[in-house]
Amino acid sequence: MKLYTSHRAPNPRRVRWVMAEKGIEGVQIVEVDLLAGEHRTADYRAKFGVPHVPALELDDGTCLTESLAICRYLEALYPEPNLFGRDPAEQAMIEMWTRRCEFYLANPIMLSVRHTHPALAALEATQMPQLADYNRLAAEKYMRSLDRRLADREWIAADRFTIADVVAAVGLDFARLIKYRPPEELMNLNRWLEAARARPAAGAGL
Ligand SMILES: N[C@@H](CCC(=O)N[C@@H](CS)C(=O)NCC(=O)O)C(=O)O
Repeated sequence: MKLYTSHRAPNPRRVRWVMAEKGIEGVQIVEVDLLAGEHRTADYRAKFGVPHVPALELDDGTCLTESLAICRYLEALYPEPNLFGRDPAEQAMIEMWTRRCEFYLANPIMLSVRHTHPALAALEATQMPQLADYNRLAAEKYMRSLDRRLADREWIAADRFTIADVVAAVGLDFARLIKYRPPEELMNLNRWLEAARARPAAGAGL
């Protein structure tokens, strides 16, 4: 298998983190330079259909994109440690929290960074400071909700670390590029974030 990825980009980092949690080795890493536009070439688009990383090319030539689809594929191949749920109810619960973390936290915070950091102007037709502010505020609203969720629990979706924690932590970590920190008063969220960052697998893809 070949994983097309980009150093420090958040969506590929989800895959790298999952691979590290599961101890997956032997995947060839292909580094794609986003700022140089390597993902926008005709060849890249023809191969993967979208100008995005991550992308996973299987040994039979099948190409997968979408970080969470790739993570699910890896979970099916390498079931332990389990990150997506062991039974229908747990799978649904983890999916629910993963979607919430992606839609209401990771996506808005990533947009906020992309519309703020000067180096990322290369990826946007126009950087819009108002869009950055709007999305940061939207993400902070959800951070307050997550802070309440984490008041009496260690991890977001289950009694163990799951893919929901990966999605939320990677989203928040990306904002370090613009020196953003979650509000200090969100003590449960900040405690959880430190615990996620302290996992040995957290450094993969950084
Ligand atoms: N929903 C996709 C998003 C993929 C995505 O937007 N990746 C970013 C890097 S984190 C990218 O390739 N950006 C290139 C660009 O915006 O030109 C996923 O989860 O894989």
